[in-house]
Amino acid sequence: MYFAVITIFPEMFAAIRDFGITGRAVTQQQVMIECINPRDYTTDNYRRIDERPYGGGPGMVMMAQPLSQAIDDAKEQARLHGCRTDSKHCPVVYLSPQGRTLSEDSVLEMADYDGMILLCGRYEGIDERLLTQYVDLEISLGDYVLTGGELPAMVLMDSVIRRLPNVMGDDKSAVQDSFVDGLLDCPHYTKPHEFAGMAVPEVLLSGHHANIAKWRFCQQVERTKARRPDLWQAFSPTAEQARWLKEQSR
Ligand code: 21W
Repeated sequence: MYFAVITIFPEMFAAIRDFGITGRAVTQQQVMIECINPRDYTTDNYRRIDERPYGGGPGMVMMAQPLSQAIDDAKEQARLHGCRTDSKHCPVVYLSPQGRTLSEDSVLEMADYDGMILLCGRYEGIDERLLTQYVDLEISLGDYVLTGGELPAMVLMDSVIRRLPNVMGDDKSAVQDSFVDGLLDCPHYTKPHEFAGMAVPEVLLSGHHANIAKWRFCQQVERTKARRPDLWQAFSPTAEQARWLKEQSR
């Protein structure tokens, strides 16, 4: 999958390109991440990308012209990397507080794209005419205030990359994770047997795989009821889970 990121802070993207599972996906060429700096498309001597807002008020607004040329170049790069560049296969996504909140369902849909062009805003935002002309999707991370779209772009890429085929290797947790089956995760334990006076739950040492699976599911249920009643309300169990729930309520 191809990602072009339009950003005035390309160095930030080392965080996703050079480390961990996402870094490995880049090395193995399952993912390509290219940063395009709108400052490289300015025409004035000061390389200005922002100006004061028409109508007055605080803060600065990113100008349309450098961004439009950066996006045109990103589309050309996407095409050279084999992407179909229409909005269905390689959308231009603006990370913005006005967008629809990112969800695991939308992440899974995005993992089917050929590529994505991610537009990161700074300052108060971007000239509306650029957004009208170029942006296909607008996505937020939630209702809290950040200083720009770069961290949200990396969050989006991280969540999409881990849903690509073969990226998680032998790790089955990509499919059977919290939210994916609609419940929070169960607690985990590893060596040693005792830490800070606390032992590992007996059942996990029993080697009885059916009991362990049931115990873990019940832990998931208790935690979800307590911490995320909204998820519990929406949860629909499999046949086996329904049986476990019945056994538990007796
Ligand atoms: C935050 C720019 C707030 C402008 C209301 C009226 C991208 C983000 C961002 C940013 C303002 C995301 C105002 C969650 C985020 C992002 C920078 C507007 C003044 N408010 N998801 N006027 N939160 N944020 N501030 O901040 O670019 S996705």
